Amino acid sequence: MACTLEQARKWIEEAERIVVLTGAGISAESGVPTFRGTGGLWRQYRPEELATPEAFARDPKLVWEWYLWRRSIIAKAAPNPGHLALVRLEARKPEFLLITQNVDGLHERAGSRRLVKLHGDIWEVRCVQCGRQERDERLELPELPPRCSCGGSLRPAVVWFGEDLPENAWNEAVRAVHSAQLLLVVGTSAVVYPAASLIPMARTSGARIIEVNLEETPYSPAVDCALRGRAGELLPQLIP
Ligand code: BV8
Ligand code: ZN
Repeated sequence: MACTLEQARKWIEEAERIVVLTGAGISAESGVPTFRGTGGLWRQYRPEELATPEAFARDPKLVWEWYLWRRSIIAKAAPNPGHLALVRLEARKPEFLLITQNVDGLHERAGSRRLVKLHGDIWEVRCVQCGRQERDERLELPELPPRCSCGGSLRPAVVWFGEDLPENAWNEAVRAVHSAQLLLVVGTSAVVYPAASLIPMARTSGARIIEVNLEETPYSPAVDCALRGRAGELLPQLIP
């Protein structure tokens, strides 16, 4: 349902318990390609073909080349006014949680702290052998795949298709959505599950839902307020 910016701003002001769900669209104005938009392709591959355990088992070098390409873009990117508006919102609300599907780390760099990362972090790696996980901010690697001290291969510590989400992150997100008065959905095509199921979950819990997106999504007809536009422009108006 369409509504005015003024109406949405009022609902945000009034709500005390707010949950935000973001997707790749909030980082688009920072220059980070989205998954399903035009810039989302890399060479001739689609994300669904590379972001899988099978792709990594088959060709770890190719998968790492894709992640290194993305790291090189993200390293040059800066948080945009959309990220910063969410930091302001966090400071104003007694109960607030930012749930992101993004792995780019731009929410943390903007200053968000009450944050849950459903799909992991491109700046972390995990050993497929011993399971050790650590921060790794390198833009170049000595060999692909990089090696753990135990000799095992290191993979990006992100959630691939067919893999379970980190349990504590998912549980914290579900808990917050169940008690939210307002869900703000920003820059996600809402086609990847179970993340997208947080939207109908919020509805069942009686929360109001505001969607900020350039385009229509499968949940646009079900939200209370669908605002069409760029997150970097709309969020600072919604959260002055
Ligand atoms: C799971 C991390 C349980 C990696 C990602 C068959 C077998 C197994 C599973 C499935 C299956 N069929 C379906 C599934 C479930 C599957 C799924 O949902 N598939 C989809 C494609 C149908 N999900 C999973 O596999 C999940 N795990 O289900 O585990 C299980 C286990 C075993 C077996 C069965 C089930 C794991 C999903 C996580 C995958 N990892 N990323 C990486 O980043 O490399 S997903 C990837 O998509 C990113 O995380 C991304 O965040 C996410 C969602 O995409 P969006 O963020 O929405 O980005 P997108 O480009 O799509 O859209 C951008 C939006 O922004 C657009 O709407 C655009 O209009 C808008 N926009 C653009 N610019 C702006 C803007 N809006 C505002 N302002 C702008 N400037
Ligand atoms: Zn190891």
